[in-house]
Amino acid sequence: MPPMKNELAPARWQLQPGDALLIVDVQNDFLRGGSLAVPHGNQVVPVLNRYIGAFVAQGLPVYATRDWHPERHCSFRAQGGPWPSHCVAHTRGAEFAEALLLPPAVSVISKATSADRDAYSGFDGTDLDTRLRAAGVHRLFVGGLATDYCVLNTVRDALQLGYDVMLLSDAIRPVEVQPGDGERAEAEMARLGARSITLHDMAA
Ligand code: VGL
Ligand code: ZN
Repeated sequence: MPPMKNELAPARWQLQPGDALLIVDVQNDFLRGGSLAVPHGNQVVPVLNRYIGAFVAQGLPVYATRDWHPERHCSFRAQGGPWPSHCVAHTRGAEFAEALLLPPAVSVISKATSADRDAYSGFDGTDLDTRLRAAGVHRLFVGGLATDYCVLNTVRDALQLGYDVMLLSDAIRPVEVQPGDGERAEAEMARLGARSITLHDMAA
């Protein structure tokens, strides 16, 4: 008997050469007690640690973006921007979460480093695309914070640049300035071609 085609059955996936993990902005200021804490943001950390373990076990590369703002960044309220001051370069708030088990070989990408310009995407103004191409990456597994800002914009650029994108739906959380922003962002990423997966659906 052929297997039943069930639209509700979770899509199985497995890692292969050319895959990379891209962890977006898991920094203290976006976590509990931080200046721009994402609701339930801490919950992504243990899940991302398990993804990291799977990638490292397969010898696949891990990339981590960080918001890395100058002290008077244009996105801060004191400068007329929409956000409280956050992720100022070299401060504790800009450090990656201590509980996030980044491997020693992690490739770190700093973004939004110019005072007069914001950048939500990890590709915006960085050499991320160059680094990924040099490493032969063509499929990106993307998780982190926040779903409706930096994850959304990073995924949009990745798809635009021709990468296959696997959205780690169990390892993202939204800011939700407006209720529903998180769901809308996920729907938009799916519409653009990102595939949503969870750790649970990883083929053994
Ligand atoms: C982010 C708001 C401001 C993010 C960064 O990482 O999603 N959100 N700066
Ligand atoms: Zn920022």
